Amino acid sequence: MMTVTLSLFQFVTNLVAAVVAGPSAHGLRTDDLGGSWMAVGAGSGVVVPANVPGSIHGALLRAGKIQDPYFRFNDLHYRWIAYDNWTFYRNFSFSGDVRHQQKVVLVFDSIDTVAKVSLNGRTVGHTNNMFVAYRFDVTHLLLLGSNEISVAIESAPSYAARQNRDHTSYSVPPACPPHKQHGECHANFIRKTQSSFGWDWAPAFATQGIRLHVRLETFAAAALEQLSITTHLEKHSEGWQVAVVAVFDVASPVSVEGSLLLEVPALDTIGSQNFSLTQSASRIEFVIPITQNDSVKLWWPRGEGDRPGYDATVTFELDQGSIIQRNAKLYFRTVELVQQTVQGSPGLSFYLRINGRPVFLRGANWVPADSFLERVTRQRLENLLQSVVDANMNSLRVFGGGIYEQSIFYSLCDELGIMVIQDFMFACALYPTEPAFLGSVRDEVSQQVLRLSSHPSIVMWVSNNENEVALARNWFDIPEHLEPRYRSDYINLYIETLRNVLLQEDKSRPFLPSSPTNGADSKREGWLARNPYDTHYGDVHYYNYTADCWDWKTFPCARFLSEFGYQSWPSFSSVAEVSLPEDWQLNSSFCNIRQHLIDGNKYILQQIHQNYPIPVTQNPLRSFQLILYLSQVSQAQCVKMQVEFYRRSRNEVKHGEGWTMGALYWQLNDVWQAPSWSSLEYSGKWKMLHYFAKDFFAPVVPILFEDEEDLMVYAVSELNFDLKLILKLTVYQWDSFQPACHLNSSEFLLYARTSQSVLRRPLSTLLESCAHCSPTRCLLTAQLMTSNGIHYGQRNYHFPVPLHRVKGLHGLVKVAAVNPAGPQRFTVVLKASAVSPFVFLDAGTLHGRFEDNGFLMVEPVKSVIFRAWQKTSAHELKRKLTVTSLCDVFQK
Ligand code: BMA
Repeated sequence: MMTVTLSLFQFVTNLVAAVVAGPSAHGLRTDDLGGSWMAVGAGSGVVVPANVPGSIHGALLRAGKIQDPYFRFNDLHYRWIAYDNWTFYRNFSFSGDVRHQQKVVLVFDSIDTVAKVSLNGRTVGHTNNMFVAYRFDVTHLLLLGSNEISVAIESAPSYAARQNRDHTSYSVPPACPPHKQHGECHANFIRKTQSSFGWDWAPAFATQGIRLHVRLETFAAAALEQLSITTHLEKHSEGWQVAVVAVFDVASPVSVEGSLLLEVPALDTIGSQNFSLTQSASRIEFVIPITQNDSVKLWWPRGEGDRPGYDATVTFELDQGSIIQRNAKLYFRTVELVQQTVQGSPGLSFYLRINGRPVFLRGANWVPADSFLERVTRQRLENLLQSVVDANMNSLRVFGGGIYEQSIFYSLCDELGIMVIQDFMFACALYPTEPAFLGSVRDEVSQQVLRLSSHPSIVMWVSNNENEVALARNWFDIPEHLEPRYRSDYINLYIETLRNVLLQEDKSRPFLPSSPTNGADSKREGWLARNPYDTHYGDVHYYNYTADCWDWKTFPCARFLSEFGYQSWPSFSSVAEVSLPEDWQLNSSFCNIRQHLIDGNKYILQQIHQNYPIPVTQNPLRSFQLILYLSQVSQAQCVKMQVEFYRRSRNEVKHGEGWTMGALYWQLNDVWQAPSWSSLEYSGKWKMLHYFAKDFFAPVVPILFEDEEDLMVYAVSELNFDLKLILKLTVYQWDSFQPACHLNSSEFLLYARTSQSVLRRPLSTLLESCAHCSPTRCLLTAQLMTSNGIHYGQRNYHFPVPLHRVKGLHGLVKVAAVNPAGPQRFTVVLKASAVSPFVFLDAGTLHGRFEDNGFLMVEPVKSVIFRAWQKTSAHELKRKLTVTSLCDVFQK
């Protein structure tokens, strides 16, 4: 039987002869091609149904061809998947009324990564950048009726290796990650999530797949490709404006006339403009003034004010009769990066001013929430981002070794008031600068910036993670005579390419050439500072796993800390989920292989040894569980010490350093169940650090520390109003709930947005005068409150000596009762026999969150609310609940 197939183009021309074309009411017809596809491995011959959007690993898992990829050593066992070349394919039927259309475009929002795309056996195009959306004209290839589409993806590590091999003129290091990361090589040669080749917190799952939506767009005149709507405060007139940038795909061979209408009803604003599009001039840019400027209410970060959004509609009416309409939310805010001289200090300040107000950034660094990105649902993002604000953070940095997140991530940040420092996706490496690579980066930057620029939450763009410092400190052992080449490549990529495109697309936000960087001073040095870690300029990253983190003098006092941190292990239930009993020892091969930081487990133990007792039990399982617990205690306390140091340095200059205006620890979240710097586990469960963060990032905090022989207490406020407070200092002996003494300060004024010293006393005299206390027998707590007893911030504490040296520490904590307290809420009643530090509740596999955790118990009874994220009962919670405090470490 002979089959007759007509291409759409033929079909349209044939019909045009017979039918008089009328204006189409709809500008665009969209056919979603997502859903059920198939995938076949060229080498393995494995054929599986595959979801689009989705990854090949996801498809294999669903088909039962592989086990949980995170289980035990599966990240190593499943390397064959990334080395095979997988073709995704499906048939689809194309029909419908296409009489008046001229063009059909096949659109991929993201393919992971290097692929050849074919339709009905004919190649329609190639892709090699996962951060770029691709559009292929398929007008002449699409059939009415059945069509076959295929996306033949090449192994990412194989492609990267080939690109590296072909780059013969000089090497572009690093070749491979450190062996301990069990990673793949040459991630810098492929525009793909850099951490998918392995990182010190990530497994190497170099996925393949159709990452985001795929669809056909059929249209007559023009389709809207990209739209960005941003608001700006016009400096001279002090009036707000809305800038609209629209990029079209123009089908019509002759120019398309049209008009744009922008409506912001709540601000009485209606603006219209005429435009003309051609295939070569398909981008339009308009600025429309806001009519009711006085009514504009500003977007503020968390803790600074509200975040009203204004509904806006943009309508493009094309003369051919098609109408394209988009709804948007408009927010109004300004952001400036202030780099000015600081009195009493060399260098420049470095802080963000939002709506004219300096804001201290309290936050953490964000990494991809999963190796398999299709698993990152809106619900998971909501949970993680809610945890951010519930821990009193106001900011995140999206790390350059991950991805430009999905739009919903930024919409949630807009709503929650989370300021986002957004890296471009380059990290810890040098990169090639061949014209094709740079061309792809240009597309990437332009598309991502247009996609994201309407989000007020994004407050700063950063070119890359640590690549300025990689050159300055010669991480990759580049011989001196070759340095100029790499330096000029750096300028070429980040400044002449990336920055230039960025400035075309978005001038409204500060740009940092790297992180860490000296900012303005790096620019003065030709964009590459000799010492990007200079504490007098820009931002700093700082890691030190061997120094005693209880000694604040070891921390660099920089203007802004965008990374610092310590590792811990996830909770036992998370480890157990991906391991077997034989793995439950810190020196098991599982624990060694999961740990991607060289000497990571050794550093964790060293940190524990410096300040805590170590488990004495002979029971190996108990000992392992206590080590996991101690790793979290140690991490939480280390980060607390460091953040407190930065918060109290916010407006102080000492020895020319200080004026710190940001502390974002490394790292917020986890990509899998493994030891890492995170405060949230892969499941979203809070580690002890996250509970600590809620306290140490609280808007108002008392901070205790020792300087020379003195006990110092600072009060720090990020509130926008002054407070009249008193400081209540209490001294306890470890073996008693009865305070050894109280000391109430007189009332003082804590000014808005300041850090102030409120007490300085020689510690030994203070303790001695307090029931003859000594540093080994006593601890101190501090609480800020108004004279009528309203508390500001949590009770904070200070331990004068490391906890393995204290005497009288024997308080044991038990769960006395678990009672229902409303839907999915339970009250856990705890009883302690004496003062107990680091009391930690763990509901095991029962997901949820405690209202308070990791606390110091200075009372015999305490009730804590648990909110379950799933349906459960008091009985089940009681069964799964464990409570651990430091004294458990002494138990045989
Ligand atoms: C920083 C980050 C990451 C890394 C982390 C911990 O330098 O930029 O590359 O995971 O340190 O080592």
